[in-house]
Amino acid sequence: MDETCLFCKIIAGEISSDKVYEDETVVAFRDINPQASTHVLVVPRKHIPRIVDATEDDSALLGEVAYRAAQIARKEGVGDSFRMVVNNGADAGQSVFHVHFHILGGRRMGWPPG
Ligand code: DGP
Repeated sequence: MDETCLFCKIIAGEISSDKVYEDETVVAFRDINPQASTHVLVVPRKHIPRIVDATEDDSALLGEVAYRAAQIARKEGVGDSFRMVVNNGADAGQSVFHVHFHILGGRRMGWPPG
């Protein structure tokens, strides 16, 4: 755990959140500022600041987070149409530096993303 990391504090329960899933590796909770009717953040418990910081040893973990994110989308009722987004770096829109997969669903998505 990184003591300065917001998502580490959410994972540890030190900051409250609307959790929709958790297991020994992955935690998922609703985004505080939803950009669609379904907007869930799926995170590994392990603190990895950006996806580019992951090592080869993390590859299975990231696969598990992505798999779990898709299952959560299905459980949320948006399994047939959702977007999975990972922002990497401030210029790409990353504001919390603990890897997270956004699951957005329940509305039509534009392309390319802004
Ligand atoms: P990103 O910009 O890709 O780093 O996404 C970070 C997301 O985290 C953003 O959509 C808003 C969300 N967020 C920020 N602070 C909190 C919080 O305290 N609780 C919850 N549930 N979500 C948060």
